[in-house]
Amino acid sequence: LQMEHELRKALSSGQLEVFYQPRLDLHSKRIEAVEALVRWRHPEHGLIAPGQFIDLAEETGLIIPLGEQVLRQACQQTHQWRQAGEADLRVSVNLSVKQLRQGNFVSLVRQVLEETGLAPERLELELTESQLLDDIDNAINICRQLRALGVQLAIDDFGTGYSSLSYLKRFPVNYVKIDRSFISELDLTDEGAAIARAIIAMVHALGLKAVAEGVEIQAQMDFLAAQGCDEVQGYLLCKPVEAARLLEFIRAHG
Ligand code: G
Ligand code: G
Ligand code: MN
Ligand code: NA
Repeated sequence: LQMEHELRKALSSGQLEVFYQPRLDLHSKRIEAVEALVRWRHPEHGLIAPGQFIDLAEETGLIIPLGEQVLRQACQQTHQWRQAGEADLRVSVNLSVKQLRQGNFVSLVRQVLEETGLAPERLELELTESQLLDDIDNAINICRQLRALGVQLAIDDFGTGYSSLSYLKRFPVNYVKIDRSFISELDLTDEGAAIARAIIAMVHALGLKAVAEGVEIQAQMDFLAAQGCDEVQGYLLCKPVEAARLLEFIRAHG
């Protein structure tokens, strides 16, 4: 209860901050996208990771105003980088299925894009497999409307749910983000490599792009590049950092 009260206060007093983690395009060798990841800058406890408050936000429904703040901040920042000629990026924002179930989510996205000036194709929305499967027809319907706006969609944590070809085909998504548990197994076992290779092939067979998460060592990146994986994200490149640090990283790495 105390924590819920604190989180409400955080929402109303601007304590939530968006960090960014770069995504390297393995074809162009450039940072073409960043993932927006929320942090709570608490006045006494310092920086708090989302693992500590996202579940509470989900349970209390606070994920709806929280998600809206993150979406607005991420779109605003990304557009501002482009306007200033500092970086030309796509930004991916994590969604909760509760946000999708809000009656007016598609209009909210349209409104945020208009307000911030960000081009729709510069916004990507990430949903996890399990959340999409929860209410499949509604999810497909809303995903279609978001795609019609020009927004890109990604399935996050792929491989941790049913991971079936048939449902992947039904969702109008652009990107599949391979869960980091598969990437960490890559160099350990032949089986790990076979699974990663199979997921990339499946994603490509459907005409979608594969993104590997949690890339921590060069050998993983080399393997993924050899398999034609489209993008990588992980500590090897950069951890999630605040906006100013992200810009420094982009300046140094292109
Ligand atoms: O940044 P970090 O690795 O600590 O994130 C932990 C988890 O919190 C991840 O699963 C991530 O998807 C989730 N998360 C981070 N930011 C957001 C957000 O803005 N909205 C939602 N719904 N989840 C988020
Ligand atoms: O569930 P989602 O994919 O949105 O989670 C992203 C989370 O993964 C972020 O909290 C981020 O801090 C974390 N993360 C990003 N890169 C790495 C990595 O290379 N290794 C590990 N273990 N976690 C990572
Ligand atoms: Mn994510
Ligand atoms: Na993920």
